[in-house]
Amino acid sequence: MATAAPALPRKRILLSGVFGPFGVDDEYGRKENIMELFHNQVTKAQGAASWRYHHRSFGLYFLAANVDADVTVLDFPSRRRFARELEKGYDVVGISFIAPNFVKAREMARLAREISPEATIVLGGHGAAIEGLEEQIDCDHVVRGEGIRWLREFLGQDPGAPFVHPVLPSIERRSILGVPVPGVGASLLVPGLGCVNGCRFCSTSHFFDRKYTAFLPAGRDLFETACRIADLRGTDEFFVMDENFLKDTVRARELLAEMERHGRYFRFQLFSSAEAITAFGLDNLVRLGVEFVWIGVEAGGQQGNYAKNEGIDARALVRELRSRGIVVLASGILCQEHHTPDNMQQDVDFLVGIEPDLVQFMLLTPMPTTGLYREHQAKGLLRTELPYEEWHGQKHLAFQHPAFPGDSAERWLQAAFRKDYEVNGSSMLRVVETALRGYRRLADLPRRDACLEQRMRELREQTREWAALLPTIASNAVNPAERRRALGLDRQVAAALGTPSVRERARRVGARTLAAWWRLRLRLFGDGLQPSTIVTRVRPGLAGIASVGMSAAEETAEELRFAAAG
Ligand code: B12
Ligand code: SF4
Repeated sequence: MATAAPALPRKRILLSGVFGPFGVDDEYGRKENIMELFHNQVTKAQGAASWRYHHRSFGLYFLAANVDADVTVLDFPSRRRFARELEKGYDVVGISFIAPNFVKAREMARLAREISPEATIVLGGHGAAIEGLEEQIDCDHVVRGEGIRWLREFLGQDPGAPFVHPVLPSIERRSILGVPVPGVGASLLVPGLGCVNGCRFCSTSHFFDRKYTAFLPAGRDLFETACRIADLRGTDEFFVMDENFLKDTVRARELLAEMERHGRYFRFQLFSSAEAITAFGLDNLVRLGVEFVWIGVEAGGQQGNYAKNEGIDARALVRELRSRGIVVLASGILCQEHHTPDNMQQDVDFLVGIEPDLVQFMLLTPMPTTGLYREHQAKGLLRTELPYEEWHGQKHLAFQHPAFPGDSAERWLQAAFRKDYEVNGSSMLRVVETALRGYRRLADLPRRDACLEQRMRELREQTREWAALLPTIASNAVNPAERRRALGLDRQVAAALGTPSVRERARRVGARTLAAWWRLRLRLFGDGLQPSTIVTRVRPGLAGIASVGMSAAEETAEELRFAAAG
């Protein structure tokens, strides 16, 4: 009688993000590489009013949730903490990094070879796009593009096994003006990777071969995943990490239909291109529960712009979205090839003048693998002498541009962010304006179905909650114009929603006290914030089960686990 083959031991895998500290000038990094989306490249000039959040290295959790192995995810470790983890002995060490963290990834691979010589070292994430990486970092595999399929194949598992979406918060430690944002915060939803548009500068489109890899291909998949995550985390709000979510209009419509059929209404924060937004329809966005959208406006005119913006009046689009209560982040690209000190101000003024809630300015950067990189490489324009730590688009140009020598690109960036702040006020002020506009628009409708009733209630709540910051915004205003706008808006909110209750008034006092403390903290200790180390262990027997990482203080290295059926 044949005996069953002994089960192969489960692989022990360590998946790690790069080590901190982040956003400091040291031998491994630069002060511009802040581990915060908004403070890094959006609200950075807004002083105490800058939005402060951390985002995890999401890709690691997606890999962990989709393989049958004992996986430990280490997010935001220190170098020492990473080394200590390696001492536990792993079969595979996976390092996720982006190009500006090249030196950190190299040091981590070195440590892995030294401390755990038996381990297979795998490099992945956008940094893997760096040409000739295999010769520059001592590793066993470099994974370019989607990683789940690769890791499953590498482990001898079915690459086409059902996809498991991990249950994760989209952000950690949220505060604005030193005031913690209440509630559990939006959950993360990743419907898929990549974008088919292939704009020549775009890393994410090119890294995934200008194709879209859908994790959740149908509206129904999205709806069911959203229900599961919302039930577990206790919030109906989602940050949708998909480069161009509305590009698949059919799927977005299916999702809306599912929500309406079940009477279950989620709220979404999205990235989408202008053509995709327009094709989906602005009123549909309201029904879908879109509360925030990031749009690549890129430039004011035709020059330096892309097909996705053709025939679209960005100013009107932003106005219409905001009037529907949808917060808009518009991003623009500075120091493009056609820019000179004589014409670039027009693009800065355009971005500021369309009055979005938030503006990102980024320097044109030919990141490895993009069409732009290849073009500049062919023309011999790449600044190959510039270390990768500087390839982040917030200080130096990574290509030769005769019109912007020395530190002029950085000075332009700083002036652009400052101008947006001075002209448009703090983003938080604009966001309260947007919420009130959206609420009024819905409240003024002669008829509302169940979906729009729900959206109106949400906007009313949002306006009320965020308006508590208006007195603090007024006292922290960048100039008298912002102060007047904040006080005027507060009166408008009171007229629309009634005067604040005793509880709300108490919150307002609390907010002002916290903001005063925050300003003092910034003055005395600077504005650096480091994310806490997060350790997530996916244990034996939990294959196919989503893990929910919990924060662990670095020094106590406490490891909390919380698993949920996938
Ligand atoms: C969230 C995010 C952040 C977070 C950081 C989160 C973190 N803890 O690292 C914040 C907001 C702080 C941030 C900051 C910055 N970021 Co960022 N960020 C993103 C963003 C929007 C999403 C990444 C994500 O989670 N995607 C979803 C997951 C599921 O996909 P994924 O990460 O690609 O993972 C998949 C594969 O890549 C692969 N994979 C990933 N890791 C690994 C590891 C292994 C071992 C394997 C096998 C596979 C693998 O498998 C995964 C599943 O398929 C991307 C843009 C984008 N849409 O991807 C930019 C992006 C990654 N960021 C980028 C940059 C440049 C920066 C900044 C320098 C700021 C800036 N100027 O843009 C700073 C640097 C911060 C720092 N000190 O490191 C670039 C990277 C460019 C490049 N070619 O390297 C991107 C692509 C945006 C862009 N400009 O085009 N960022
Ligand atoms: S539309 Fe946006 S996500 Fe798509 S390729 Fe262009 S810049 Fe990238």
